[in-house]
Amino acid sequence: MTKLIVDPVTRIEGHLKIEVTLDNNNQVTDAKSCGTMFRGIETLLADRHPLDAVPITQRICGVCPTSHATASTLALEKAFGFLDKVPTNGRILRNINQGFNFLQSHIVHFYHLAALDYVDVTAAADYTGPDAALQKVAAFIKRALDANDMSQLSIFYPRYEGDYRLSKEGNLKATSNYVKALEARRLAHEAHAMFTGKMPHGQGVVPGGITGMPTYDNLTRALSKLQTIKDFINDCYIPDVVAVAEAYPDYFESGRGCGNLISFGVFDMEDNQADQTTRKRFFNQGIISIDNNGNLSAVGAIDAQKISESAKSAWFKDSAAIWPLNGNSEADIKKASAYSWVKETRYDGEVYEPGPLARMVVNYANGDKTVQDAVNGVLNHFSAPAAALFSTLGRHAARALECKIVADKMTEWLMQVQPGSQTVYKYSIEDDLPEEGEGYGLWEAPRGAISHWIKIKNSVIANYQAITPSTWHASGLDENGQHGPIEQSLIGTKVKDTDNPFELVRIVRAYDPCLACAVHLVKANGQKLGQFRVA
Ligand code: NFE
Repeated sequence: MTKLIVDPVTRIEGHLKIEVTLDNNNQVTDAKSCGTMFRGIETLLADRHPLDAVPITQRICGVCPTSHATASTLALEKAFGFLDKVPTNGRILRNINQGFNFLQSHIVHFYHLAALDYVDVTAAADYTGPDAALQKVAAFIKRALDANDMSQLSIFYPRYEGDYRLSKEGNLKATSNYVKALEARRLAHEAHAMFTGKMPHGQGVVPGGITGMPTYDNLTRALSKLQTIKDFINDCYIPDVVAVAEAYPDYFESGRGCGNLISFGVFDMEDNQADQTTRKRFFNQGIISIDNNGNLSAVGAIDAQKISESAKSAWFKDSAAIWPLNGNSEADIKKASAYSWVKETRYDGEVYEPGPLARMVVNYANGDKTVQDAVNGVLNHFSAPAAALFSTLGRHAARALECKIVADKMTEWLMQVQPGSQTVYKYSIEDDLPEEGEGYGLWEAPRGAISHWIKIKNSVIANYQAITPSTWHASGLDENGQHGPIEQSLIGTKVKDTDNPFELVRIVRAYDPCLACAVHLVKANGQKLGQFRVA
C-alpha cells in the first residue's frame, strides 16, 4: 500500500490537496479530496443589511461572481416576497450576464487549466512560422530559457510527463488557440461589464432585476463580441475537445463518479414565476441517475428541503446532516475524522454531481432537441453509449457542447432586450422590505448547482450560507460512509507512474474545481474561530 499526495493540485482555482491510497498494482483503493483553505466570508455578513449579501458574496470568487450575485439575489427575492416581480428586461439581462460568465469560464477552464494535461506546449518552443500566437509562445519560452529561469514558465511547468499524445501539428494548433482563448475571455468580460458596470464583481445584479440600462449601442456591441466568441467556440473549442478525445479515448472510461446528477436549472425563460424549482428554465431543474447497466433513470423534481450539509470529514463541530438554512457551524480544527474545509453537501442523503454534465443529461432526458442533437453528435462520432458521458472526457465534452448551446441562444436573448423598458422592479428599501424573512436562491454556476441561503431578523442578516458546485464535487466522506464525487471518480483508477500521476489530475480537473468557492464557514455571532499562521 502506497500513499500518493498531490498538493497543491495546480491549474484549478483555490487550494486542493488530493491524497490517494494505492494497492500493490498501483490502483487507487481510497481517496481524499481536501480543501486546504479557510474562507469564512459568511461571517462578514452577520448583522449586515440583507442587500449587502449580493456584492459581498460575489467576492467569494472572481471566476463565477455572476452566479453568486444571482443566487444571492434570488435568495433575497424569496425572503422579500418578490421572486415573481422581475420585469422581462431584467430577467433577460440576467440570462445574458450569466451566459457571458458561462462562456468565459468554460473557455478558460479548457484552454488555460485542463487542456495542458493533454496539449504539449513545448511543441511551440522552436516555432518560426507565421502564426502570431505561436510566435508569442515561442518568445515566452525562449525568454525563460535564455534567463535560465524556469519559474518564468510556471503557467506551464512543472507538469506530469509521460503521456502527451497529440501530433506536433495538433499541439501547435491547440497552443495557438490557448492564446486566442485569452481574447475570447476578454470579450465575454467586456460584454458582461456593459450591463453590470464591471467584471468581475459587477454591481448591476440586484434583487428585482438588473440596474444596467441597455441601449441599442451596447446591445449591438455585445452582439458583435458574442459573434467573435461563437466563432472561437465553433472553430477552436469544439474541434480541440474532439481532437483531445480522439487522442485519449481511454478517458471516456476514466473517472465515472457517483452516477447521480443534479441541476437546479438556469436561465429563466418566463416572467412572474415565484417557484424556483418549477419555473421554466433553459437548462432544466432535476435529478437523474445512471445504473450499472448504463440505463438512465427518469428525471426527478428538485425539492429544496432535501439539500443538506454534514461535516464528518470537515473541520467543523457538527457532523449530522443539516438543512442549510439552519446551518451554523463552528470550526473544530482538532477533529479526528476531518481532513478538509469542504463540508459534505448531499441531496436526499445521497451523493450527487452538479455541472455541465448534469445540465446536459437532464435536458437530454427531458427531450430537449438541441441538447439531444449535440450530445448524440458526440456519441455517434465516438460510437459511444450514453454511459460514456459519465467520465473525464464526458465532462469536457458536456462543457464544450453547453458552451456552444448557450452562445447560440444568447443571440436571441440580446435581440429580445427592449432598450428604454424597465429592467428592475422598483421598491423602497426603507418601506417595502420585511424585517424578518427566510429565503434561498437556486441557480447554476458554470461548475454547477449553486444555492445561497439567508435568514433575516430585525432587518439584518441573522444567518447566511453559500453552497457552491465545487462544495458538492470536492466533498469528503460523510457520516454514512459515502465518498464525494471526485473521490469516487478517483477510486479504482490505475496509476501508471507514481512520479507522474497524470491520471489523477486529469480526473480532478475535468470537474473544474474551484476551492475558493467550495470552502465555507458560518458563524453568526462573530467569534474568533481560529488563528492561522501561513509560513
Ligand atoms: Ni469559484 Fe464557482 C462556479 C460557484 S465554484 S468558480 O462555477 O459557485 O464551484
